[in-house]
Amino acid sequence: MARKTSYTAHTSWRFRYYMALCASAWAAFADPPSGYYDFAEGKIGPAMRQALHVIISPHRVIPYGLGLTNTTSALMKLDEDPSNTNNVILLYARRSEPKATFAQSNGWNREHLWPNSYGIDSRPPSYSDLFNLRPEDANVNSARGNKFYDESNLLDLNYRRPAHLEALLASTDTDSWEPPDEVKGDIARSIFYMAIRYTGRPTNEPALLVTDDLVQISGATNLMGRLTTLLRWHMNDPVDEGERRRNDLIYLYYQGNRNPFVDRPEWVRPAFNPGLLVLRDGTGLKLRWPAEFVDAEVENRNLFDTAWTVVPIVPVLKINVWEASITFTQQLSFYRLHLR
Ligand SMILES: [Ca+2]
Repeated sequence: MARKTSYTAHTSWRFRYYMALCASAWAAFADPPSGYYDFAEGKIGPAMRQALHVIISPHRVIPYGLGLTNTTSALMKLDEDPSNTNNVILLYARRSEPKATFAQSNGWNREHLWPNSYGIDSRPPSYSDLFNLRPEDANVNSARGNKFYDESNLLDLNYRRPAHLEALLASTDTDSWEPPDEVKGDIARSIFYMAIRYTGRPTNEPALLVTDDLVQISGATNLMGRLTTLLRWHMNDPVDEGERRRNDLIYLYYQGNRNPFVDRPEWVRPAFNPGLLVLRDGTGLKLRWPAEFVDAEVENRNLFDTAWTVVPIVPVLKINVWEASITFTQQLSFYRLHLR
């Protein structure tokens, strides 16, 4: 999945900045340096999350509001309207809005995707993390409040589409917020980034967790959802050039760290929903599942309506994963992990 590297990692900052100003297509100028993700390669589940955490931490913390370079000036660059550099694009409203209306009551302000009240609590570095911030219409931002992300429930008495008159492509219900389709994947990958970056290590940072246990999400916990929906949004709205550019800019000019799931979208599943990975291995298959699933059995069937049978394998524990190789004979074959 790695994109072509146009410039080497030791290219000077000044030169890269010059290129950024001059090049019309500057999307590929800041791929991750060679080896950036090596520590996470081949891992799954908690081991992969831990490895990615080490890779992207710590980062250069951008002040929330003070100084020349702060989160507002950063968003004016990161989310600038490509067709009008006086404007930013608002995330849910999908509107081009003058940068000059920042902090005005009918203008735009800074939206926290992972709500501030769910574990961030206005504390740096998570409060000012640029991967979690987007420009938003001030009124739409208030309407979203701290609702978690999910598909809206049409049967809910508080179901509304549009969610707000200034966010025509968003919908909402009593407890959740559904953004426009074109940003669903972007949001999912940002939430996954937050759960990787903030793990309670060091101890003055929050441990943020993505969950399907919706009733537990509140200002008293560090939880955010909905995991299953975010996994689906990630699949349905793949990484695009704008998102890669944003990732590159944060890495080069602001925080010095990257969102692994923009660079390696195929790692969302092994990191957050590993289950059983079935990989091609020459003429056979390699099966891999997280080490914490001790005593699990792999089962197989070759048609939809036949019974599942246990695959006779002896898996080998390889630090973080169980692994087994099998011969691949059937054209159509299903595998599942039976947890005991
Ligand atoms: Ca998108």
